[in-house]
Amino acid sequence: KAVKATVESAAARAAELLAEREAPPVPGSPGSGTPSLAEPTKPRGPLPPKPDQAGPDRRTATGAPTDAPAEAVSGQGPFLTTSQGARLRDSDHSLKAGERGPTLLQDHHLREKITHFDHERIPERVVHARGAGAHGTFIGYGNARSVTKAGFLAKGVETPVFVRFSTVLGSRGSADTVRDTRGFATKFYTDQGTFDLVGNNIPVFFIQDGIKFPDVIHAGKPHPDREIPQAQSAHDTFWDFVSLHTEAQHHTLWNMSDRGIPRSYRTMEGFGVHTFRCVNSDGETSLVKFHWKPVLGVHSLTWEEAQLLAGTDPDFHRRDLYDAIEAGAFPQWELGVQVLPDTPDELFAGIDLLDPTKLVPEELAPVQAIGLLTLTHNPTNFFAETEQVAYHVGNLVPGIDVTNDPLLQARLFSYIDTQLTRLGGPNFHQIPINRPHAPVNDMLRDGFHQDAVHGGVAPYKPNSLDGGCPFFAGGAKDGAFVDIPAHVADAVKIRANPASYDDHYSQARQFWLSMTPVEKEHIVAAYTFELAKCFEQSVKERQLLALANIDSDLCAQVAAGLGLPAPKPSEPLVDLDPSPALSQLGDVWPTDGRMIGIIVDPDGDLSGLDAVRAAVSAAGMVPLVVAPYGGKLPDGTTIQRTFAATRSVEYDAVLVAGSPAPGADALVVRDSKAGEEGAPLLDPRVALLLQECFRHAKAIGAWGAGIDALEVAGVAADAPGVLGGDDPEAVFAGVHTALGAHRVWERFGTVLS
Ligand code: HDD
Repeated sequence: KAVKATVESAAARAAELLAEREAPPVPGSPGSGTPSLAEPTKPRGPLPPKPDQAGPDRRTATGAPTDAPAEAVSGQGPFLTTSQGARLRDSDHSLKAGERGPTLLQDHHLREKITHFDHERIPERVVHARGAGAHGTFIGYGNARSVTKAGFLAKGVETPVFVRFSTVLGSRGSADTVRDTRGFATKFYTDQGTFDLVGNNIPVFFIQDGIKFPDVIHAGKPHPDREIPQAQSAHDTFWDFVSLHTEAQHHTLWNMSDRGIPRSYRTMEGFGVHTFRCVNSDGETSLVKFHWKPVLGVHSLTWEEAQLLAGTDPDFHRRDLYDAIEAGAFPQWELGVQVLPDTPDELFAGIDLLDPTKLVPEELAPVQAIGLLTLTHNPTNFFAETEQVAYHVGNLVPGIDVTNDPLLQARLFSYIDTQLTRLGGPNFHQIPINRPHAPVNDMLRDGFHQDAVHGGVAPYKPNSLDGGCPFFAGGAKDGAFVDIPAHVADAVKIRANPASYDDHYSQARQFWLSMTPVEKEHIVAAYTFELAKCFEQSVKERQLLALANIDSDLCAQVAAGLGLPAPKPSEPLVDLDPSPALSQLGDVWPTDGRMIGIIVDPDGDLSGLDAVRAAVSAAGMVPLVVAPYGGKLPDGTTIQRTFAATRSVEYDAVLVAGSPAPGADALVVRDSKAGEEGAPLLDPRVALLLQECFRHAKAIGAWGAGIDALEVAGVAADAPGVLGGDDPEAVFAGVHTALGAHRVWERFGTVLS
């Protein structure tokens, strides 16, 4: 029901957006169809504000609401002004002493414009600098009541959210598709205050104690001398650290698996990583691990695709998220919980729940869905929203509390501290994207960038001068956040971990043993690639020893790739039961929002093209017509991609439409040297595209003489996932079915289970 309601409200919103777009365009403005060299002079209406951000604070300096129209306040009014609101008649020429004279210091507008520009950049995040965000809604299913009293999880409650996805290591302008962990941070603007779930797409972390965070990040970031490589773990300092600090091995194994190169943010799982302590309204507590399960399934790129994309479209994930939302293919995740008993030892099935390098296999504690997240709106302004959003693991609501996980404890300090520098002072919670939706009556005052005009004279407690206001909530009955009383042992002050934290390999081995053969192949290839990029022999040898402690097969294969001997394990191997839930393969998933390239020869037979495009759209996917030149096909169909400006990595599957007409030189060219009988040659860009799609195990379809194009490209028409036939719609139906499994690994004789 909740899904239906979301989809209906999403559809209504899409219709609204469409209606807005249909307003007649201003001549000369983009899309008006009347090109003009002159700047348009008639303003267009402003875009509607995002649901959780009704534009900038509209109060005047005295706190009174302003009479100015919304568009004037939000910078979309008709006249260009100074920052003080004075209308400008020129912003193209500085004020000079004569046409050829020097610029005058008195040109306040020049100085205001340049000064502001000079300070436009703020420091990027020290980690997770590269990211993309979106607005959406979370709807609770209401079944979490026995676990937590958190109001936003109650049945049918709709909570606005802002989600930011990110890579960890790269700087703000780095490529999206690098091999790395991905951040998955969600801000729930609940009625009881803001709740931030600041997670990753990998359920375990590199380190067990937050005090090691600067170490692992310094090791992963570029080398301090030459500042290379950017956004990569394939270098000496990273492998130096993780091979010495072996608690990182479990996380690095996930990084080397296909999880390190997601196909899309939409096809990533998310994890809260730590164990949280939840309390219900009867005061009963449980230990809880949070999961995000993507409705589209978990899918990855191939490593070759990821590398090609880093060059051809470094914004691939950002673009994919934006385009999917624009197209109405709203990304969705179910929030799930693993609920574990709150026992004094904080262990479950022998797993230490305070150790963030360990997970709880789903086979031992199922993930129970408790709500649905749908992303429905792109940011209006990247800087204002995605760049300035500030998450904090300490932003909690009644019903959810932290545990003593030493990684989480350090995070509780770090997040507010980092914003002081990044966002320039202590008032970043007043930036629109960070403003809670619950009423705020704090006694925090002044400071850089104070945006509020606080009334009253007594920002202290107790007070009588402001009538004692604001009052304390009388405990849980008034919805107060009450720290869950948790037992703290009668302990000795100590810098040490519990003995259970010494097990660095058993779950890494379990992950490896849970992989299908094709996933194992990818892991071996990833380690071989990364270690081959290391220079120091000792680093490679030490990492091979760590691999030997995970699995001797894994170690032997990587060692063979590096041309080094495989060492013997230095610790006994522990065999835990494999957890099939850790594998990404084996299921069939919805294909909404996937990209289908349709290669056409404009001079060829275009029959069937319309029907296939309609079928692709009807299946919720995006048909992209690819041709040798831009513009329109002879039958009026719009061409979206040209051979010169596309690459196979844009598409989840490709179709080769119709036949090249005899003598046409678009898709097929004749080899002049071969004479009249010469074999047909395909445009090399099309040949490459088809070969790459084949190599990347993508579904390929062709009809009519399109099948000949496959043959010329060397793509075996009878290989699994290569579908040929006379009926274009039947060909597409076959491709669609194959795409449900994401890739056709059987093509290479790979065993899937
Ligand atoms: Fe962190 C950002 C996730 C451990 C210190 N972290 C940051 C972001 C995510 C995570 C998703 C980006 C938020 C955004 O999009 O703005 N971090 C994690 C996870 C961790 C983790 C899942 C382990 C389970 N982090 C961690 C530790 C520390 C930090 C142990 C420090 C002791 N993280 C930070 C930070 C950042 C940050 C330096 C940089 C920018 C920011 O906070 O806002 O404070």
